[in-house]
Amino acid sequence: MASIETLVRERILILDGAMGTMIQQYNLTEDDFRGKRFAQIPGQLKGNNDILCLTRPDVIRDIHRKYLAAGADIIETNTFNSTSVSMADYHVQEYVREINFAAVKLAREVADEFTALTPDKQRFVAGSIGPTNKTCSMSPDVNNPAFRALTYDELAAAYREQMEAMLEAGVDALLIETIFDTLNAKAAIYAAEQAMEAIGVRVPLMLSVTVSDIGGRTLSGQTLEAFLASVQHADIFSVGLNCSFGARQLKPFLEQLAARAPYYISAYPNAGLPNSLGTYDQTPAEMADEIREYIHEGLVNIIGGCCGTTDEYIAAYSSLIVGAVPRIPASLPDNLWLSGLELLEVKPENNFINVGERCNVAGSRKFLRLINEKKYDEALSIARQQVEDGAQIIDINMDDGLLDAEKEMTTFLNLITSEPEIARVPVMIDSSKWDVIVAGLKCMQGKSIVNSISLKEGEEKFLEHARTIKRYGAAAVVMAFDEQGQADTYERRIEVCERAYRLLVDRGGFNPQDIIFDPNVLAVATGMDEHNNYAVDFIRATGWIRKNLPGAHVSGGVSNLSFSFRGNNYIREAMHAVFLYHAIREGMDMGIVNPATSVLYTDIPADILERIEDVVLNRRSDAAERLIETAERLKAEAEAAKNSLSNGNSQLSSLSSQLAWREDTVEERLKYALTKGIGDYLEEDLAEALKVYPKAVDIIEGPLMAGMNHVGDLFGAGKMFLPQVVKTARTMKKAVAVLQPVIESEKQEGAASAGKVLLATVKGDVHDIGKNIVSVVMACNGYEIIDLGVMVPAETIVQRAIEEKVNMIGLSGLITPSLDEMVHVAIELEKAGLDVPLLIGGATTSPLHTALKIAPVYHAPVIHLKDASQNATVAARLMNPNQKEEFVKKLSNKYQQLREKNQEKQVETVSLEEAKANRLNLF
Ligand code: THG
Repeated sequence: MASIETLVRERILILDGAMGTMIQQYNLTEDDFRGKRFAQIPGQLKGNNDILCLTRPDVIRDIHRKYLAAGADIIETNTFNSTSVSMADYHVQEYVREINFAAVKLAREVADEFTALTPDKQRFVAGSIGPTNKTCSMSPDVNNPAFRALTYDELAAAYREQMEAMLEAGVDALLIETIFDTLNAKAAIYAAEQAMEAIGVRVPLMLSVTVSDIGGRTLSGQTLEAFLASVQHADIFSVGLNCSFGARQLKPFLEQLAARAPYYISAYPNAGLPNSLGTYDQTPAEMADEIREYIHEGLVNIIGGCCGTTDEYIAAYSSLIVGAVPRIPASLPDNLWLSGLELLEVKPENNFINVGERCNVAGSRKFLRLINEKKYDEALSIARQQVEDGAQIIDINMDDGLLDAEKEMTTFLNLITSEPEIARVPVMIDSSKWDVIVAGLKCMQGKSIVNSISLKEGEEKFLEHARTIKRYGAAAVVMAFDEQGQADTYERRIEVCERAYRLLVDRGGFNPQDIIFDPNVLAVATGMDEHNNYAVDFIRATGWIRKNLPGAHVSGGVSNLSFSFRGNNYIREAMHAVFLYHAIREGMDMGIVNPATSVLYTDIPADILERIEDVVLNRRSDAAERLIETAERLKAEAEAAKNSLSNGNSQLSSLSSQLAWREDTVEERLKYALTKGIGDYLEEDLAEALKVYPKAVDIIEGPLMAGMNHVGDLFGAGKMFLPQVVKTARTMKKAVAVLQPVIESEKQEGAASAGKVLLATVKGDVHDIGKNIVSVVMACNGYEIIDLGVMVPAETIVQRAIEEKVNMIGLSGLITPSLDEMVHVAIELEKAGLDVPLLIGGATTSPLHTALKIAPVYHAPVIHLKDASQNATVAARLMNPNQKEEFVKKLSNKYQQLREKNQEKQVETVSLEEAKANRLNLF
């Protein structure tokens, strides 16, 4: 019997198409989904496709058969949402094991049936594992960016339950698909390893990413290259792209991925781009034409279809693969790969990677104070400043006796993740406490560095830690420590490093590139003779390691070197420059440093350089004394200079260093602050704006909304990605909070509320940034807001609307299924006899969908809003008896026209920009 692994080398394999699109064709009812078995489960089950494995196995079997008949080599189980995390929405989480087991059995049976018919063409079953409906890397709460709705451990446990059932039931591969957050995917990979170990079978691991913007990033903001670094630790069979776009638009991203991925490549795009109704209408022949290009250009090994595809699409593939040459995977990288939102490749020609040392409670009094006082915004500024100063990685250390280091590490890393400008770079998780390191690893979607492990507790502990690090997908700093203590001579340093290397590579399964040795940078010129050769021995050991331990890197905590010169920053920095000059020549390719340092080796005056080199290179026995002498002289000179300066006017220099954007008009400054998500100057800028604008609300609707619209435009054009947008939303919120007291005071005493508005993100959807902005804007305009939050069932909306006697209802949603849910809500409103206007907003919603599907099922006005800036005006019209009638009449005319136009055209296709703006416009 052939395996997928042997077959993939011989020819291109065909994966099946979408399950959802096929299920839709059966027009199943709520009763079909429930069957007798789940009659008592509360809420709606329709839409829970996976439950059909238990209640309508005939339908699922039928679909599998259709795909196999169409020529699929691999069929996917109907289990995309079958984890306890996703199934909890439907109150059926306790059936997860059973659903997965049944799903695999169903697919297995039908696949084997087809294999029996044509034994030369074996059919395979891949277990479909979706991303779940929650993300580990992002906060669903705009006000609390450190919050997570789901932890790594919870998710990994849920995945493990799913995968163990699949493996027991006999899947041929595990397919982790529609990856939108790499931390979710890493939890899935972690679970897959555990599940395979527990069940005792190994199957190929397939990964498939979905890109969420036209810049080609995941929803959580990673580039595809960064993603590859994040999953590099796993034993991966194939990687690819699915969903996202149609085949044509997906191609450049597929090329990016294929260029670097040392795995087989899969692609299963949507049937073109969604139209305004959220459906797909490319024909099978059109899609096949585009897939043909993939094949001809040697981009792929596995092809299939996602949203909108059916067996007809898959049937068109068979002829494409005849005689086609399968792709040969890219070769394994021979450099260290790290990642934050972007890839950092440590290449020999990069010379030296600097790691920012300043976010360390033990290494910075200021950082310690900020963490102690929970001033996280300012603490984050330290991280941001380091990245601006050129740090390519940032070291984070929370080890302080009076801090809960595990908690602080988690909080701070979660906060960093929400700051795209910081999260761009990889993180070095620095702690001497193992639990803190593990807690840190569970926060990072990128490939981080653990700082550090060592042999101090013996070989077994060392290997155990190394294996754990590998499971979480990180590189490691290995300190030159062993059971006898810190290695402080040349001989001891190389002895310990060599032993650690052999253990890691031979027994730990570690990639040599992921090993970063730290041969201990220790303080010199301390007055103790036995310290004099520390730097020399470090530098020599560096040379030896780079020559004798292939692949491994060398790093060190450079500032340790100069502890004896605390208080004299110039000498300290000059010492670091000298040390690095010599160590880098021997192959030190990373270092923990203060990235703001300004002293260059070549700028150090000759006399000082000589004295520093005497110390660093241990060239004479009185080197330390002579350098201390120099240091004191320099210090005295500096004091004198400072005194004379402060007598004169020394403010000039600080003025000239002000940021250029601060010179602009107040409108431009506010716009800039919003676009970049900078909250630091809001108070002063808003105070200034309040002098110019008659009312605080005018500032929100004027410059602030202009800023938000600008963000929306940039996002639509692929020039911003989601985490950046989330951050700007947070800044908007902050600005509004600053203005809030003014708005309150401007309100006329005892003025009645402008109206009561009920807001909700519909069931099945967790996105609320847009809704929250609407809430703020409406509140600013005097409306009383009843915000029901996210995932709100129709019944709750109806009930609260009646109880609260609201004047209007606003529904929000970001994902395609929310369109149907909104129709459902409208039907329920109608049934309940309500008469309040319904406002529709959020991504995927469109005027066309509103006109065609929602407005007709509810007799009261249904209004689609393009963005939050429209809400207040529309609401004012609806509340004004003199304007309402005419407004509603115009609107229904417009919708009527849209409907008529649509009848002729059936479905209108939209440009890529429009489709993306529709799908992901968050406002
Ligand atoms: N190896 C590895 N990791 C490390 C070290 C190492 N992590 C911590 C440390 N050593 C590297 N980081 C620092 C950070 C700051 C300082 C030194 C090393 C430092 N701080 C000033 C001081 O103590 O004088 C404090 C200044 C202030 O309070 O602002 O020098 O060797 N793997």
